[in-house]
Order: sequence, then structure tokens, then C-alpha cells
Amino acid sequence: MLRYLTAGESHGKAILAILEGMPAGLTVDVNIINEELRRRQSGFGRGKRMRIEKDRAEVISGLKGNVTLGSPITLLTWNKDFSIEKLHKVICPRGGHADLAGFLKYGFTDVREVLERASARSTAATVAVGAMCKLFLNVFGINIYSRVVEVGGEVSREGITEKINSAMRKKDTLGGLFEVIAKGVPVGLGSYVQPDRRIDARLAAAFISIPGIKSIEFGLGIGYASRFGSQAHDAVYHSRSKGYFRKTNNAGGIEGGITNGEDLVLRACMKPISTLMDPLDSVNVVTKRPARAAVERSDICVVESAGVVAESVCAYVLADALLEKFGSDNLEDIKVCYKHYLNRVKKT
Ligand code: EPS
Repeated sequence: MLRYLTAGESHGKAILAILEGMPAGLTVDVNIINEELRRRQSGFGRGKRMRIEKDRAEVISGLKGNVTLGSPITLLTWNKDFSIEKLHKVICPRGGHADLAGFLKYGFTDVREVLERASARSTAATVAVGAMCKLFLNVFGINIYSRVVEVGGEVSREGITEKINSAMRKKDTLGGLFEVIAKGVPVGLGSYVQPDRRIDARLAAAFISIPGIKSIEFGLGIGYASRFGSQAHDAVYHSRSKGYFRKTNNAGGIEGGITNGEDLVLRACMKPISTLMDPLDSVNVVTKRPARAAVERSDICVVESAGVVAESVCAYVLADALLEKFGSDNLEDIKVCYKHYLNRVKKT
């Protein structure tokens, strides 16, 4: 079983993750993890914090030399902006953020106590975990990509850039739609035998756990609603060279909660960032009087970064499902098992 925990406040000392269940024998190139962290920080519309931080992962357990030991892997990213003890109090919660619900739930006197951990800064840890999982999946020829599909109704690169510029001018923010594609995924990850073993259920939970994600679609997604079954489903073919294959991939690579050997295609919608420079109405939680919501340093649009985070959680779910099917202690054992399985499938 693969599992991970993240820890760290946005302006605390560091952001970290402990990943447990990676098999022994995987060679880790930390530069590749750092490249993923850099990708998470980029994209048009990011805020000033991204000019302060240059996220890099330190692997402080689970490796000897650059090879995994099968023990928990700790991935640590130091924050340059370590100002949690000095930051001003927040008393006017932002609609759309965890501010008010978190403040009431935990009984704080300062809304900042909520936003420090609710911040999407924690996704640096998620991406470090995802990068480890990608390294593992690469051994089996599985690769994961993402792309921005739409921002604020615009689909072209120029249109999106202009839209983000206009949001910036209007002191507003934007969300959008992105797509994640996983290639080289074998048939047979996940299972229909229990609801919680369905790979689509696991991917959906992982995607929705990313801050700001409001919906996820597989393949045709909402497009299924307007089609006849005959236009919606992917017919099955077989050839000697390809084995079983489809000419279409409306299912997005998943049928019955199991990967079917086609590319995984997922789309997710991210809401606009909830910190607004021209803030919405709020209430001062001390006086209970009407006020404007707090203004914090923030981003304008992070759809591209959200795609990188989604690649990471997708990698985590697929790595977990692969380990579940093919063994989990030693990489060489897993490779033998995997090869045997692919041969059996080819002959079937
Ligand atoms: C983020 C770091 C944060 C925000 C953003 C994401 O840094 P700061 O709060 O110091 O500007 O830029 O967090 C949020 C959008 C949020 O809602 O908290 C990061 O590392 O991605």
C-alpha cells in the first residue's frame, strides 16, 4: 500500500511529505523532482510569492545514495518566506476560502490560523510525492501530461493571456479547465468488485482533494448526457499486432472502474482564486459589522499549476494501483510480475 501525509504552513519553516510504500530499488534523480516543483511554480498569472520561493526538495529519508530502501521517504522543501509569527491578524474572512468555516470549526481568534494550512502552498509537497510516483511509473513506460483547456471562457494561448491580463487590471481572478492524460497505462488497474477499489473513484477523490477543484470528468464526461448509447461507447476490435483496441476513447481509458489499456483522459475545473484584490463583502469577526474581505498576497490564475498538481495525484493513484496488482517490496520482482502479466494479456 502506498500512502502519504503532507505537513507545513504556507509561511512556516517548511513544507514536507512522507511517502510510504515505494518499493526498494528505484533510482531517484532529485533534479527530476525539482523540475516538477519548478513546473508547479510557473504559468502565467502566478503571484509575487513565486518570485520569492525557488522550491527544491531535500530527500531526508528513504534513500541510500540515490536508490530507495522501501522505507518511508521524507521530502522536504524549505520556505524562504518563513514569517508565520510576524504576519498580521486576519479578521474579515474571504468568501470561497476555508477562512470562515475553519475559523468556526477550530475556535480560533485569528482567521490566519486557518489560511496558513488551507493554502495551496501545501501542493508543493503533493508535487514532490507525485514526482517520486512518476519516476516509479516511468519504469513501466507510463507517462503523465497536462494541458490548460480553457481559462475564463478563452481557449487560445493569446486569448488566455489577454483574459488573465484583464483580470489583473480589474483586480479580479480566474479559474478554468485543464486536462490530464496518462499514456502507457496497462489494462487492469483498479477493480469493479468494491466501490472504493474503482480506479475512477480513487482518481476523482484525489483530484477533488486539490484546493480549488470543483469537478472532474472522465473521457467524454458531461458529453455523455446528450448522446445515444450507440454514439457514446467505444467499440472493441482486435488485431494480431495491437491485441484488443478501440478506435475511439470516449471512456477516457476506464470501464467498470478498471483501466482498459487506452490513454487515461481526465478533465477538471478549477474555481477562480478566492483572494480578491477588490474584495467581496464580508463581516468583521470581532465586531460582527459589515466589512470587506481580507486582501492577501495571492495569485490571479493557477490553472496551469493545478494541472501539474493533478498530474501528481494521478501518478500517486496509478502507482498505488500498480503496486497493489504487481507486488510492492522490490522493484525487480514487480518488473518480472508486470512482464508476465502483459504476456498473458497479449496471449488472451
Ligand atoms: C502558494 C503560495 C501562497 C499563495 C498561493 C499558493 O503564497 P502567499 O500566500 O505567501 O502569497 O501564493 O496560495 C493560495 C492561492 C491560497 O489560497 O492560499 C503556492 O506555493 O502555490
